[in-house]
Amino acid sequence: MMGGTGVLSITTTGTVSSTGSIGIAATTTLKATDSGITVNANNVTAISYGIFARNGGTGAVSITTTGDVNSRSRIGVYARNGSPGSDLTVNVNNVTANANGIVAEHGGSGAASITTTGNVVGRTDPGINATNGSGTTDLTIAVSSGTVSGVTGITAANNSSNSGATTTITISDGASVTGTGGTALNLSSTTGASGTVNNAGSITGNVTFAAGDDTFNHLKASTPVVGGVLQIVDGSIDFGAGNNTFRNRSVLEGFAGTLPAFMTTGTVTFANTGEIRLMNGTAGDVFAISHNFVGETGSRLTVDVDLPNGTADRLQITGTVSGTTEVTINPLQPGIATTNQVRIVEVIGVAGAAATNAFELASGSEQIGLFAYELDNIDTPTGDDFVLSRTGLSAQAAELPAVSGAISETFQRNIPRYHERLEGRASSNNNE
Ligand SMILES: [Ca+2]
Ligand SMILES: [Ca+2]
Repeated sequence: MMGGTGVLSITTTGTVSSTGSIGIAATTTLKATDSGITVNANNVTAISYGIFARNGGTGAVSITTTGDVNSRSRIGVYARNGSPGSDLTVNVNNVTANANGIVAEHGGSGAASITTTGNVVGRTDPGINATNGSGTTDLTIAVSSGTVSGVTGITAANNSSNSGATTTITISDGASVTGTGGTALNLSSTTGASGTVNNAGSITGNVTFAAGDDTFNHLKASTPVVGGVLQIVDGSIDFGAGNNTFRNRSVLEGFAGTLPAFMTTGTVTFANTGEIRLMNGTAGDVFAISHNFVGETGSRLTVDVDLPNGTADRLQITGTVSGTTEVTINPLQPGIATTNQVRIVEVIGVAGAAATNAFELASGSEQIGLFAYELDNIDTPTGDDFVLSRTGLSAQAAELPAVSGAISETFQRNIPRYHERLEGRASSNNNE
């Protein structure tokens, strides 16, 4: 502890091993210092607190540890910034504690940032427990590598009264968060701050958002299907109230997957700026989304199509559709001439409400081999179908007179026929 004015700065490079309650203690009052607390440490072991930092004055709190921090009974790293303070920053490597790995209580006027690169373990409490008070701004937690685990993996409460204050939790590729008690991430706010989770790693346990407008960005390279249900996280996502967004920014493999199961509360828009991949060499996969769908820049759908057999993978959306999604087709019997048509996308909502360009063939799928393809938007009694057909020969085939002569008569426009089939379907449903 230290009097006077300036930064209270503690630097240790070896191992601090305390048989007492606290390994490294740094506390200030408003009178004692005006410039905050900086701690740089390597290994620290203690009974109650590995590092205990409490700033009562102005300035920032900054704690960096590069080695192993251990607390036998309580908290590995405790950081508190009072209301005169500005920012709070914690960067740690490995932290093991009986209760919380990290507790950050930020009452200052700026942002809080916590970054972990090693394994942070809380045994009986959350691995990270971070709270922003009313005068603060953003709360950012980055699990850059390694693991954060606890009864709840991460508890992040942003109670900022500043409009626009956000909570962001980012889990990088290869990193993970585990909640041994069932909840991996708990984002809360008494003031409506919005929350964002960016997940390129793995999440074991549920994710719970608050009442603000929240976003879950799916950044994983692929997602397995277990028991016919997509595993976005190994648990469920509860978006709470507000206008919420699930955004696929990577690849969602949706073989026989259904997406609604994990979004049970609140208004959730499914935004796609990555790939919904049904293409796996087998036609007939159905991917069902029971939310409004937005095709954002880069939105792609890839499907297997077996036109001669009249089968295809299908994206089914119960809700509104906006934006544009490029559809790439994988023809399974590309050499057989057929006038069959197959439904690729089924939108269930308001008859004919989807825009014609909501789903468009990717440029590489307009002509494949000998044939040219077309994706038509057909109004249905309950929405829209996007239907694939062959329109004739490709430019490549047209250059081959023998092929052209043999096949060209096969193709006609078949939209009227599709309407007839649709009406037949409706009337047979009515007869049931
Ligand atoms: Ca929400
Ligand atoms: Ca498929």
